[in-house]
Formats: sequence, C-alpha cells, structure tokens
Amino acid sequence: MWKLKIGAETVGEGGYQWLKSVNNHLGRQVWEFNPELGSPEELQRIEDARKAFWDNRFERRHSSDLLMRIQFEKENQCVTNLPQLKVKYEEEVTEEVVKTTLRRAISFYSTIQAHDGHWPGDYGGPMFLLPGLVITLSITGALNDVLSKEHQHEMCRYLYNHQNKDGGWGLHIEGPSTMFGTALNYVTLRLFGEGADDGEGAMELARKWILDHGGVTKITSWGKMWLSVLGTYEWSGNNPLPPEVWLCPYSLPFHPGRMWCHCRMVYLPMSYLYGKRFVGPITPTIRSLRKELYGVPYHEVDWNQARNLCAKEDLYYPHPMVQDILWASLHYVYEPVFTRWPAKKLRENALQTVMQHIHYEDENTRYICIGPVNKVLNMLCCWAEDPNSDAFKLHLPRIPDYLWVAEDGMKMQGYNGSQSWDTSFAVQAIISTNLAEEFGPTLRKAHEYIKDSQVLEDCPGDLNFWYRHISKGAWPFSTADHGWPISDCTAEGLKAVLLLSKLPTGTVGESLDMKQLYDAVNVMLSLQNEDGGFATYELTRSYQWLELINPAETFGDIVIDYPYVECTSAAIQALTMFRKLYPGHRREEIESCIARAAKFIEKIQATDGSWYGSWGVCFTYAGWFGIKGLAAAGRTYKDCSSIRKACDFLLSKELPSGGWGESYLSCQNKVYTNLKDNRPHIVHTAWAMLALIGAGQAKRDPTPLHRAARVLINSQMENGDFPQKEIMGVFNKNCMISYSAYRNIFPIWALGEYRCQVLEAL
Ligand code: LAN
Repeated sequence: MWKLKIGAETVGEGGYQWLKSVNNHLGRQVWEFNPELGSPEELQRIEDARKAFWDNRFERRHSSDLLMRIQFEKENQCVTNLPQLKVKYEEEVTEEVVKTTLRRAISFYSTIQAHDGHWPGDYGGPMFLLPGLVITLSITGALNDVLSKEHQHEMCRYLYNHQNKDGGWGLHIEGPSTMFGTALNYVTLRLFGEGADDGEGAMELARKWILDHGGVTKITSWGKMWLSVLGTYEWSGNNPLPPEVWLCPYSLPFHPGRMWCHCRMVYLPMSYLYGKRFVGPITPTIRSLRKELYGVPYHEVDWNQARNLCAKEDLYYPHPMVQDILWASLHYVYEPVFTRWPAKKLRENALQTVMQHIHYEDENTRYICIGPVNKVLNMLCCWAEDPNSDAFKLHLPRIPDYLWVAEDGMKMQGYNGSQSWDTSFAVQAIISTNLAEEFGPTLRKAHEYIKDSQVLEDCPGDLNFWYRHISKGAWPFSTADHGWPISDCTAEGLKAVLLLSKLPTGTVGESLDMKQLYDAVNVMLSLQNEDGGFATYELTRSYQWLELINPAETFGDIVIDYPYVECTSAAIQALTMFRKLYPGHRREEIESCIARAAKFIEKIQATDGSWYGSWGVCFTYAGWFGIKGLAAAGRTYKDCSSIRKACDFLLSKELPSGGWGESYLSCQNKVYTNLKDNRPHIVHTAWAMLALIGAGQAKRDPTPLHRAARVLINSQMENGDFPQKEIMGVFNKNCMISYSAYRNIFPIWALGEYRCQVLEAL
C-alpha cells in the first residue's frame, strides 16, 4: 500500500548524505510504497475508489485525494460524533446548525493535519509536468532506478485516467486535448514501455489524435524542446534560445535577470540545452517514436517551417510578428556565426555562466528548485554537464518531493506542495469561527509549522549578481527548504501569526519573535512597486511590452512579474493588522505603503466592478481580495464606490439556486462564466460570502448570505468533509492547478465569518 510520510520520517536510512535541509525536512511530503502495509479492507477501499474514479472519469475529472484521507482516517480519530444537519429550501439557517456544521468541519479537517502541523494535499492539475520528469529520467538512464514498478504503474494509471474521450490529453486535467498534452503524454507512456499498439486502443487513439492534428511539428515550443533532447525532433526545428543573453548588460530591458523568476528559471536551463544542442542516447524506442509521431518519414520533415508551427488547440498566445522576425534573424544570422570558431568561445563562456546560475538555484533550494519545470531541466543540465556529478546525484532524492498519489494515480505536482500557504489560510479560517479554544491542539501544531517555515536568511553572495531579491523574513509557498520568498505567502503567514499571537499562549503556543515579525514586514515593504502594487516573488523589473517576446504559445503573461490584486490586497491586510498591534514600527512607511496599495487596487478595477484573478478562478477570487484589501485600508461601502461596484458585480453573479460557481473558462477568456448547468461551487460560494461580509452586506440585505450559507451547510458530507468540485487554481491565464485544501478551508472560513459577523449581528 502507498503511505504518505511527512518531514524527517521521509528521509530513509542512508539518504541523509544526498538530502539537505534547513529545518529537518519540515513539511516534506513523500509517498512510499510498502507491499506489506494495508489490511484487506483498506486495500479494497482503495481499489473501490480507483474504480469509481475510472468509471466516472469523463464527468468528474478532479480526484478527491482519497488515498490520503483513507490513511489519515486510520491514523487520527475524529473527535466529534455530532449529527449531519441539512437546511431545507427557504428554511432559516440557525446559529445551532452553523455551529454544528463548523464543529464537524474543523474536527474532520483536524484529522487530515499532519503531525508537523501542516495540511498535506494534492497539488496536481497540469498535464505537462510528468513528461518532463520521465523524459529526463529516461535520457539519464535513471528511470527504473528512481521510479519503482509501482510508481510507473500509478503514473500510467494517472495518464490513462486523464486521457480525453478523443484520445488526447489537455494542458490540465479539465482541459480539451492539445498537441502539447497529447504528444508528451503519449511519449511518456511509450517510455514506460507501453506499446504503440496496445490492443485496447488507447495508444492508437492518442497517436491518431496527433496525426490527425498535423503531427508533432505542431507542438508548442516547450514541447519541441522536450522532444529535441529526447532525440525525437531536430534542434533545427526549434527557435533559438542563445545562452549569450545572460552575458548582456543588465541595463537592457530584456535581460533575463529582469524577467519573472519562473520564466527566467525555465529559460535558463533551456538555453543551456539549446546552446549545446543536447540530445540523449538514440535507442530503439526513440527510433520508433520518430516513425510514430509524424505523418511523413522523419528525414522528410521540413524543420525550418516547423519552428513556427503550433496547433490551433494549443495556441493561447500567438506569436506577434516581431517574434517571427526576431527568431528568424537569430536562426539565420546569429546562430550560424556564434556556433563557429572564433565566436564559439563566447558560447562556451555563456554556457558556463548559465551553468553557474543553475547550480546556484539548485543549491539554494536544496535541489527542489523553484518549480517542477526547472527542477527537471536543471537536473538534465547537471547530467549533460557531467553524468557523474554530485549535482545530478543531489537532484535525484528531491524528485519524490513533487510526486503525489491519489485514487487517479501518481502525478507530478505544480510545486513541492502548498504547505505554508494552506496552513496560513487554515489558521485564519479556524480562528474566524470563534471556536479556537476547542481546537487548540490543531492551532498549536499549525502555529509551529508556520513559525518554523519562515525563511531566515537571504540567499548567499551578492544578490544583484544572482538577480535575487531579499528572502529573510519571508514565507514561502511550500517549505523553508524550497525557500523562494513570495509577497502574498509572506502576507498570509504574517496574518496567521498575528492572529495567533492574540490567542492565549496556553492554547496556541508561544508567539513568533518580534524581530521575525519585523523581518516579514521588511520584506513586504521591499516588495512594493512604484505604482503601489505587489507582484509575486520580486519587484516588477521590466516593461509590459516584453510580453511581445513571450515564446510560450500556451501561457499568457509570463515574461515579467506583474503586480496583482491578490498580492496587493494580502499585503494591505497584513500590514494593517500589523500596524494595529505594533503602531510604532516604521509607521510612516507602512501608512504610505497601505495608501498607495489601496489606490492601486482601485485603479486596476474593471468598470463593471470586477477584478481579474490570476491565481484562482477568477473574478470571484479576485473580488474577495479586492474588497478585503480596500476594506482593510479603511474604505467602506458607504464612502467607496469601488467597493459598491464590486458588491454589485458579485451579487449579479449569484446563482438562482443560491451560491456562486465560476468556471475556469473565466480565466482564459477573461469573461465571467458560470459552471456548467449553473452549478454552485462551494469554494466560490465561500469566497463571495467572505467578500460580501467584508463589505458589510449583512447590514444591507443578508438574504444572499443566508442562501449561500445553506449551500455550504447542505454540501457537507457525512464525515464532516466537503466534496471536491471543479478545479480552482490557475496560472498564466491558461493552465489550471488544484488547491485540494480549499474545499475544507473556505467553507469553514465563510461559515465562521457568517456565524460571527452575520448571525450574531442580527
Ligand atoms: C504558484 C503557486 C502559488 C501562487 C500564489 C501564492 C497563490 C499566488 O498568489 C502568487 C503566485 C504563486 C506563487 C504561483 C506562481 C506560478 C506557479 C509557481 C504556481 C501557480 C504553482 C505552479 C506555477 C509554475 C509557474 C508552474 C510551472 C509552469 C511554468 C509556466 C514555468
């Protein structure tokens, strides 16, 4: 049976040598297979869950994290046996019902808290991550050493579970088929040893999809890169990524050091692989793939034309003409010159510089790396540089950090988890219910986790040289070992510890040292842009027009770190909370920061009263942040037209049955779209409630809030859990990602505020 291990227990004997940690692996999540574990009943439950997922895979595409739940159910007893309550249509929602629902919800949620205080969970969703891992491992010859046969079996299960009816795979689990998803996942299955003709037709169908859509010359540029290193596509069919760009002066607006760290960190290793024209060993499988993936014989492919091809299913951000000109001149003029003597020296220099930055990133994330894409690319570069290097060996034991198993199989996650982020939210949710005293042990453990996950040091060396912002005092999204600081993760972490500091030490433990609070404030202040807004990891370092050279056809807004309503609002909320408790500390700076941030939020609001949400679906998520940010800054419904418009917008989206439910299509189309059949979604319902309560809706007309509360109460399951609905997270406009903890956190939070701010005010 699969077992989820947490923290220090994930480090097996002998593993220490290759695994580094700043805090004894706090928050680390690793699934291990142990054939001896599991009673027949447990194994049967797991099989049933798998079968149910498979049977309903085209209707319910999101798994419910059931393997973790089955494990925790055995390990942690649920303390309550309160009865499940339902509220009939037009029946009044009473305080008693809400309180019982909350007690049941938090009791359940406490049973899936890990012993180190964080809430583990599935952070899957994207369908282009596992292929990068499997391609890298198969090139380096490590596939069968790193991934056991059980791993490979679960990975195949995952891929078949998420194959669309038409045979293809989407960019993410809920999306329609794309060439990027289909070709890469087909290749992945082939590398696992699945036959091109598997008898069941799934592989044949996938291949048919690829050929019907023009063959893999139509794959996106990232797909071209993966197929090239694998040896199934020619480098001449890629647009150039000259590593020399890293040698340009920083004053140039397109210097990679000015880009969004995720963009920079992905194109860094890509430029190494391109600069080297790195290709793995050509095995019989690779030769066979060359035959399978194109409609014409491999030697007849027009690689030059292929550089700019992209299937229409994949095209979210079509290349503007400047890009075609840029790539053509690099391809025809620059590359032929700079890959030959004497200019070749420059290339060698550039490759060395690039490698130096790769090693710096690896070392300072303890080989986790900032994300799942540069993780595997960096690993491949380390191998390409030296297959026997320690760097490559240090990468291997950090692979499990990205893997997660649920009833739909084993997936590669979008990060090494969302530990810190979820825990900060969970704390705020539980405290909002006013039941904190009852759940002291849960809060105390969460408090420990948050305190011990703060980043305590800046990265080493000259930060400017490494293009790094300060980190000291920040909170990461996942673990301190990952260590990249994020503006809103810092804000939510700070909010959580400040709220905890107001509760009795006897209940929730010692508060965070004041100096560490000051460090957090220092990071936050350092992250405000001139326009008042906050971006994600760093300041906005260059111009918006750079998006013109975004080469990734499937992603929007990746080139620079833009300011966002979410990050800006979180900063306001944290700083206003801090200011109340520590009015003397950096008073003027904080005040001016809040004022400028609030103006920024007003400025970027759309005329219909909405904000576009970049990291959650979508206008509802952003509405919650927009309103809460302005309210924290002291604006009210009465004196602020921005809040009034935002409320009108949200109220206009209430569903006839009560509640809210927004589709991921909102994110890609930038137009508010309901879920199919106007279904409500518990998380949207909760966000809308939180926003409206924050804007004083209770005093004006509480009926939409009552209706929404009823939706949440009635959706609670028998064991106190809430059902997993449609996918809720997003990045770069077009790709969805799972936030598995939201189904528990936000109903608790919204009903908590409903209980304390709506019902009690009546
Ligand atoms: C994340 C996850 C967390 C998220 C929030 C903190 C929620 C947000 O408020 C700010 C942005 C941030 C940090 C974020 C940025 C983009 C990430 C890192 C991700 C969505 C997780 C995965 C994604 C990353 C870019 C995926 C790899 C794909 C590429 C295009 C490089």
